[in-house]
Amino acid sequence: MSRWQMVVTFWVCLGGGGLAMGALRAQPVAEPAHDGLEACYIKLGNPPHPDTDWFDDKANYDYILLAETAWNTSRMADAVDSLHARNADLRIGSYLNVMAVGRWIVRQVEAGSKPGSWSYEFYRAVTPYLARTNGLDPATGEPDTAAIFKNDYCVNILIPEARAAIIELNTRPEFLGAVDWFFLDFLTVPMPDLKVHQSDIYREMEHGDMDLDQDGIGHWDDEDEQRALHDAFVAFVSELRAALPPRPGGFLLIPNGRLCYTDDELAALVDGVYIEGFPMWHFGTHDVNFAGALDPDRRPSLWTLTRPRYRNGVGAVMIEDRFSEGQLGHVAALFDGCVEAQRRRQGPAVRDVTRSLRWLAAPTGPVQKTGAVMTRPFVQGILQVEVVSPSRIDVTAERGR
Ligand SMILES: [Ca+2]
Repeated sequence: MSRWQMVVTFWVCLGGGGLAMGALRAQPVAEPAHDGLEACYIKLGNPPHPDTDWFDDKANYDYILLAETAWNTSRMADAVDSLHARNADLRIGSYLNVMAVGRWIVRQVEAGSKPGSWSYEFYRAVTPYLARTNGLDPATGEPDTAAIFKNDYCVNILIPEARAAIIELNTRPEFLGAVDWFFLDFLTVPMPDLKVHQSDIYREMEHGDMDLDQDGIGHWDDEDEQRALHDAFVAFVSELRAALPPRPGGFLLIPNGRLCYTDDELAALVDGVYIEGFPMWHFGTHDVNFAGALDPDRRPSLWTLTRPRYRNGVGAVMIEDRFSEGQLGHVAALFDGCVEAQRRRQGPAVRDVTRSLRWLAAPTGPVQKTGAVMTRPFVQGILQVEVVSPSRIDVTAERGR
């Protein structure tokens, strides 16, 4: 409980007479409505079974992301309305797969997903533009389809008509509904070579290497193709932006993927970044690496990602809390615009951890780093994050200056 909460509670316990209530209104609020300490809830996979408890709980986040297949049912469109009715400031996002068609969508269509449903329409829109490899499918003698991530098919967004089909579908009013941001998954150049990094599944699934420009040179040996993919991502984001409807505060585009962490041309077109599995993969090693992610001298790090580089300056830099027990709320509070994101179901609700820091009120200065210790002053106290080892941090928030 914060000091102001205690004051309010004490006065209310006094009996709430006219004098006390008048004085109460003159006091600072216990928890500022918006002080930069924000949390995001990620709900992918199957749509939830929304009930009153689900709405009440999730409406307390600042951002929420729903699976695109939520639009297959009118019930989820109702859920968006229910969430907004509880929290008009809640920013509800929809997942947008920029260059793959997931196997769950293929399965849904094969199982009889109805014409007019989002899954059916997406499948129909992108199947003419599936990416090919530089190998042949022994069954057809044609270039094989390129696979990515467990039987997802890759969509060749080097083809302008492919980008246009994805954008047209996702911005149809009946599917876009009342959402006000897109999670763009995922923008990375070169694409990860899953045949190298992961299991034999991928070697068995496709013949040859992905070959987006069909020049016979595989994606990972083809610098021209990689440059073309970068340019296609930039074009996709620009073309999507032009097709979006107006929203109060602007329609947000928040991409996932490594390209967004280092490419300032792309960053200037979007409204932040999502960092999946923070702090793995992108900060000097493939392992959990707080030391790299919090090193001001390396790029990317939270220092470079949270500087003004987005369409409107500082963007929403969402760090997915997968490896700590809610400690990322403290890390996020060090940097303007940084948002703790919760994807896993277990563990503490990051929203509760984030909100437990709101007694700090507004920051009064930027983060400072001395050795392995970072501190940031706030009106009511000081926040500290210490990198104890590359994989471990200690966090504290103390009252007073
Ligand atoms: Ca090629």
